[in-house]
Amino acid sequence: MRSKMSLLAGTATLSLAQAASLADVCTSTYASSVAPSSPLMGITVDPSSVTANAVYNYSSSSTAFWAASTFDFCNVTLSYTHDGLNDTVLLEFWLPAPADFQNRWLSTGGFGYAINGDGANLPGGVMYGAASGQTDGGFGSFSTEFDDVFLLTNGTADRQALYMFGYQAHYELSAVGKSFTKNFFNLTTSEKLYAYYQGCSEGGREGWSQVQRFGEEWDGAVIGAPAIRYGQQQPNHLYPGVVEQTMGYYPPPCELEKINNLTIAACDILDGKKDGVVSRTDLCKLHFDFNSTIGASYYCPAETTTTVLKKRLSTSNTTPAQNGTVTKAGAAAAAKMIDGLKTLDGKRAYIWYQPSATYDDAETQYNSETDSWELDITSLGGEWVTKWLELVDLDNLSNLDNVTYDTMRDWMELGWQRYEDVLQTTWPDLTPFYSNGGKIIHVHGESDPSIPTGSSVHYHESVRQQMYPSLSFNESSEALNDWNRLYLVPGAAHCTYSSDQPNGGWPQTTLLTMIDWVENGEKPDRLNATVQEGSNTGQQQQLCPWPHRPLFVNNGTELTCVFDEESYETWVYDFDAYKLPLY
Ligand SMILES: *[C@@H]1O[C@H](CO)[C@@H](O)[C@H](O)[C@H]1NC(C)=O
Ligand SMILES: *[C@@H]1O[C@H](CO)[C@@H](O)[C@H](O)[C@H]1NC(C)=O
Ligand SMILES: *[C@@H]1O[C@H](CO)[C@@H](O)[C@H](O)[C@H]1NC(C)=O
Ligand SMILES: *[C@@H]1O[C@H](CO)[C@@H](O)[C@H](O)[C@H]1NC(C)=O
Ligand SMILES: *[C@@H]1O[C@H](CO)[C@@H](O)[C@H](O)[C@H]1NC(C)=O
Ligand SMILES: *[C@@H]1O[C@H](CO)[C@@H](O)[C@H](O)[C@H]1NC(C)=O
Ligand SMILES: *[C@@H]1O[C@H](CO)[C@@H](O)[C@H](O)[C@H]1NC(C)=O
Ligand SMILES: *[C@@H]1O[C@H](CO)[C@@H](O)[C@H](O)[C@H]1NC(C)=O
Ligand SMILES: *[C@@H]1O[C@H](CO)[C@@H](O)[C@H](O)[C@H]1NC(C)=O
Ligand SMILES: *[C@@H]1O[C@H](CO)[C@@H](O)[C@H](O)[C@H]1NC(C)=O
Ligand SMILES: *[C@@H]1O[C@H](CO)[C@@H](O)[C@H](O)[C@H]1NC(C)=O
Ligand SMILES: *[C@@H]1O[C@H](CO)[C@@H](O)[C@H](O)[C@H]1NC(C)=O
Ligand SMILES: [Ca+2]
Repeated sequence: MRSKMSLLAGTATLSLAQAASLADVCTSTYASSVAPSSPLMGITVDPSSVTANAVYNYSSSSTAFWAASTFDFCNVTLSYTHDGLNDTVLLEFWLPAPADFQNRWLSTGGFGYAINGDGANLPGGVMYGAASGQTDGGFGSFSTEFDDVFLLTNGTADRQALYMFGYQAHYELSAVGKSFTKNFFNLTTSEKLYAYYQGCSEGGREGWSQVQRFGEEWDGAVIGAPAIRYGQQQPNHLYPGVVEQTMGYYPPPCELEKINNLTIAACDILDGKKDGVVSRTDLCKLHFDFNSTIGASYYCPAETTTTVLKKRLSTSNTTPAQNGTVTKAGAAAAAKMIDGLKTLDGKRAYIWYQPSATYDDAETQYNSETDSWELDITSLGGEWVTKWLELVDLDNLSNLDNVTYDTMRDWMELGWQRYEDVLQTTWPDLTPFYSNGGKIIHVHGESDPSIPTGSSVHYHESVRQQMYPSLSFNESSEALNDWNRLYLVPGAAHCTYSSDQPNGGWPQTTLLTMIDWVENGEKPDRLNATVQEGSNTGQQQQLCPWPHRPLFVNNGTELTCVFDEESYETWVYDFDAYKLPLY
């Protein structure tokens, strides 16, 4: 029998019967005996595939998303097949020791083009008494990424892999995982197994893919900086390269770094508190003039940097010492990038990162033969064009010849249309999820340099408008915040805190906050973010729920959450480069 303890309420209900130990139940025989044979129509679990091993005193170090923790668990893997396809999909579950189990399930997602974190995301649930799971999507192994299997050959896509990545694999993971967990811990049919999701970036997109389609599946989703609006999001990485090529100016990386340092320095105080954190990038957008950086001198020493683009793909760059002054062209390029993609006739096709976000996608490369800086195509964007738009099995574009702002817009519309029902992931009507009582905490770094912060705001606002068309702005915002809350994280980068604004932090106990909301009805107001580096490490910062924005008063000592129309308008976009609405 199982014992239940509520960490949150501090009350304990211990069952009278002797609880099974981890060693008792963590065997392949027992795990195989509780594996469901067909929890969904069309899939069959292979009982002979089940493996189980107990892991004791596992230490998970601290990450942006959770504090360090040590726990025991049962590591189970199993595979299933799609009837009629004879394929193999691998799942991995980490189940808490019976005494620590708290009737919770957690699905975890991936990053980049990976559908899982290769084990790295599983601790996030076990530490809170949740059985946690990941899927390999049927791609061959937990470390095989979607981009390695998407093309069967030039011109031929693997549509099964595409739909598995898009949403189906996660649906199946939760169906098999929840059924397995109930059987493993002997839950009766009337006992509730709370179902949670946690993921960031691609993992955030995977979370929305479930919330949008399978409303009954989840009680709560913690979603970070989701890679939604895929058709626009992926080619958007190429936008700075097109700006540089169009302007005929390839800024040395140090120049853009200096421009950004000056942006942060100038905009820091606009939020009312001088702490090195730009908590109001919207005010920065309204008031910062990039031309004010012209003439500032910069210096960066020679160095060799390795940029990890995704698992197993990194680039190494050796750059000479850079010593110069910010040019008119450099300031103009930065301003153009921040403005976001517009067609040649001035219509908005997409958006860019907020001022204060680093210019990673704009990075040029040094050519020692010509002693000059050149275009460096980011393969996240390049590979999207080669594999998903051109269906050619190449990891990168070789050049941006003849690529204009209009080409970028056309690429975005092509990807949107072709993958609308599988990767776009912006379905704005969440009625089934809401009706089932589901809760969402959505977070996004305000200085994210990889997925525009405005992307999350735009989707959130689309949901508000679609679900509450007859309510006023205030009424609909309040109604939405009752179950779906968006928090922008000041100073934070992509799914983590940023060393450029170390006093910012990242919310580190969000899943716990979600559990408290779902299981105890404790609706969060401000969300805690934890400073995780620098001299204020450990400090708690409070985040304001959208559409309220932080504003410090009393000389920076007191945080208020305010609504400011002019700031709000900077987050509202009319994507008039397309005839259809872009949610
Ligand atoms: C786990 O750690 C605890 C406390 O340090 C110790 O008592 C226990 O023996 C350890 N268990 C195993 C299996 O190593
Ligand atoms: C979990 O089990 C799989 C399959 O046996 C194994 O590859 C993996 O290393 C195990 N993980 C841990 C943490 O024991
Ligand atoms: C299914 O795949 C397995 C291994 O890949 C193979 O041995 C078996 O013959 C296949 N079965 C059918 C019905 O195709
Ligand atoms: C696919 O197309 C690319 C680009 O044309 C080419 O380099 C590659 O060899 C082709 N692959 C196959 C298997 O034909
Ligand atoms: C579930 O019940 C079976 C049969 O009574 C028992 O062997 C097993 O230990 C129980 N599982 C747990 C996790 O308590
Ligand atoms: C930008 O600021 C950081 C400190 O936040 C510093 O390490 C870096 O050298 C500065 N870069 C330039 C180009 O001044
Ligand atoms: C910045 O300077 C450029 C000329 O270098 C000018 O075209 C542009 O309008 C200026 N921007 C602002 C905001 O004043
Ligand atoms: C950068 O260049 C300026 C002007 O040429 C020079 O005075 C300065 O010493 C240089 N700085 C470094 C760190 O090389
Ligand atoms: C992509 O290809 C371009 C052109 O060959 C090259 O400049 C760039 O470094 C490549 N990027 C990556 C990440 O491989
Ligand atoms: C770019 O356009 C020119 C003029 O239309 C054409 O000659 C050239 O082949 C094009 N280059 C590429 C790479 O498409
Ligand atoms: C948030 O931080 C405050 C202050 O550090 C603390 O009192 C509170 O318990 C935290 N809330 C949650 C939900 O962790
Ligand atoms: C405002 O805060 C700054 C920084 O903490 C401090 O130096 C200054 O004295 C304060 N001003 C007043 C009027 O309290
Ligand atoms: Ca500040």
